[in-house]
Amino acid sequence: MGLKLNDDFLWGGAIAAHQAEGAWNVGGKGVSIADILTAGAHEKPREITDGVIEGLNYPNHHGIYFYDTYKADLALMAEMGFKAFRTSIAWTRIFPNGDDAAPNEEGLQFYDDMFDEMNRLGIEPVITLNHFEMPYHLVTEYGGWSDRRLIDFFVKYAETVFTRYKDKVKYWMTHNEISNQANLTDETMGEFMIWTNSGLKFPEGTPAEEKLAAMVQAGHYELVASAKAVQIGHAINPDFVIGGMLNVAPLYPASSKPADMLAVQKARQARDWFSDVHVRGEYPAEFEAFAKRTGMRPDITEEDREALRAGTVDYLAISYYNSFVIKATSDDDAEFDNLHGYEIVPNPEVQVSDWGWAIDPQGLRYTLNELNDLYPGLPIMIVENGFGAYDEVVDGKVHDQYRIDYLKAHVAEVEKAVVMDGIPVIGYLSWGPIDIVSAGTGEMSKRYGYIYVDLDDMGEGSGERLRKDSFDWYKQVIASHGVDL
Ligand code: BGP
Repeated sequence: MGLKLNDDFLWGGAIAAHQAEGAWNVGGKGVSIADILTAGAHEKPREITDGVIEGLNYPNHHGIYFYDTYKADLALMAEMGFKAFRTSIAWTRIFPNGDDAAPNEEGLQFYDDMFDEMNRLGIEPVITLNHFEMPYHLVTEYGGWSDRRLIDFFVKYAETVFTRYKDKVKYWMTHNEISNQANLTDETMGEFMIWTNSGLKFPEGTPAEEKLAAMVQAGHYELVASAKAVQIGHAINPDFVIGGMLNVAPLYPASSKPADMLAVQKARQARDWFSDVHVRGEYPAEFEAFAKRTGMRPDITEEDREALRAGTVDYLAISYYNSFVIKATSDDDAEFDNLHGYEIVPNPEVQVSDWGWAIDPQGLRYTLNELNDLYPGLPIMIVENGFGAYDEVVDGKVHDQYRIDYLKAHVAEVEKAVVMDGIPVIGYLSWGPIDIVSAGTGEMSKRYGYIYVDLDDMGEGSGERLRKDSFDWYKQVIASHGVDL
């Protein structure tokens, strides 16, 4: 039995353009950094190719054909009773190269039609401006977010879509999971994270310090761009609710050894300056000391700092999947910084998914309390939470009790955070309410949906949609405002 949430709580789901739409080169769309990511797998990182290479498998080129099927798919979301639906605008449908003088009208019209359909269904659009899909041309021509000019390109894009959809979209967020790239210590995902966040790619053997310096400077430009977009958005429509978006994951010490606890704090500080700047408009003191000590982030102006202060976000959009355990690897705590002194180790106290992600529902309640302690009263919207799993169709059915169990446990913790802890959570959008292409691996077989899509990792299949057992479960959760878990 769950706890009842307010009637205006935004129950729904979330996807991203590059993982669902397909039509990667249709309607005037340009090549994005997601369009050159090959198919990977749990143990096989996706490859970032130099442009699109004939004959390779690029799952984002077809996604689940959402570009053509969105009306039927949104009808399924409405059938579940969704109050909100998150997706991203593919930046390259609007500015194919990113530095184009004028926007692509066909791309603007596509999202006009999609948002009209959502509003017709009574579903609140929650829109991400940049979900791992910046124009590839901005990488080849300018070096991605290592170039300050990206700020103006992003702000022009934001202003264009804010203006176009000012009466159709209220909830926005700027960069998806902007702090992922701070996870440089995890080599396999390190390249993927800094590529998808900043369009940065490094030659084999580049020293970690060099990557970190590049990430810190690019992250600064991304934060300035976000802040300027927030200001412009509020000028275009004062009712806009514009968020910063971060993945949040609790970090636990490997033992009660003081060094492990200090390592947790350093690992957290290595990541959380992004949310501090988004919310407070200033870098935390520890980061300023780090930047001064290391000389990283050399290009910051007073105008930047003013923009950061003026462009703080209206809410925090968060993704939550799992938690991590941090173990100190050195007794010399002077070594502890963004890259050194600790490692991620398995957590013997929790189960993991087939992709090795820790299953930790209580970590979500813990995280929501932590965020409210850090940023008192700031609204929080959970815009991603879900269970990637292998599903099997048996007699036309998918009995995904394992997904129901994961989601039920996490929703129960959200309800406790709201009802018992007083945390201002305004919505829960589960990730991938319809099966889509995985971001990290490019697989269709890592399925999150309440709706099964008959496509495999090679993009083969009928594309037919099928309601899983979890479809009716979530429909009842929403209908009962969270009571019938
Ligand atoms: C987050 C991304 C989403 C989504 C999710 C699940 O990092 O914001 O795009 O993909 O992770 O991850 P995956 O698709 O790799 O299972």
